[in-house]
Amino acid sequence: MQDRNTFLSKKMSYALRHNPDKYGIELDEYGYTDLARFIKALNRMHRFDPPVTEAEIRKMMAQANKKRFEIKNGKICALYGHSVPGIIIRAEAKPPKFLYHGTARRFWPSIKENGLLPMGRQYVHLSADTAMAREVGLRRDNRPVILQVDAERAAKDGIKFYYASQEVWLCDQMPSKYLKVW
Ligand code: HQG
Repeated sequence: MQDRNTFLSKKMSYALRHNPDKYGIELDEYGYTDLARFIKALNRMHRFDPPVTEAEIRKMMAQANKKRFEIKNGKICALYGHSVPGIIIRAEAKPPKFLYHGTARRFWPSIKENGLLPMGRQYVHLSADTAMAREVGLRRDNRPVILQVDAERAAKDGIKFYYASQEVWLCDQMPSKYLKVW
């Protein structure tokens, strides 16, 4: 059985990344929605007992292994992972020298051929370090491939990078000439 924190985090991710309509909430162009209304929607949809509160959400966020959400000025957003139509605007930033991407061995031939593509999401997701990339890859393969991205060279060549969180960077796509198996 999933614990309550995991359940809460997954439902919040689903609502804020993929299906705000189902929760009757609207995201602004940066992915933010009114926190009080969001909490009401979560409670209405999932009948949390006792009801979820802002304090519980903040506590879950503080205890999580990754920074997935942000609360600011009475609003909340998912920092990355979106698949809603349109593009959630993320701040462009200068990336570190290297970033990483963990994936399944079976995807490597296609990635080598076509580069990293956003697939079901709005952006390609890159990890700030190899430990995080490994964790991401382990979702799909017990011996994941870790790709090292030459972010510095890609940025010099005009590829845009967007900052999502300390652990996660985004880009529109990543040609394979900037990738190598780590
Ligand atoms: C692969 C989770 C074939 C790509 C994670 C990945 C992350 C290709 C999959 C965040 C390809 C897409 C995102 C190509 C990319 N051919 N396969 N050309 N280009 N792929 O889930 O990066 O825990 O959309 O390698 O930890 O795995 O939910 O992206 O395997 O940070 O907060 O297509 O989601 O965060 O899968 O994961 P995803 P991702 P949370």
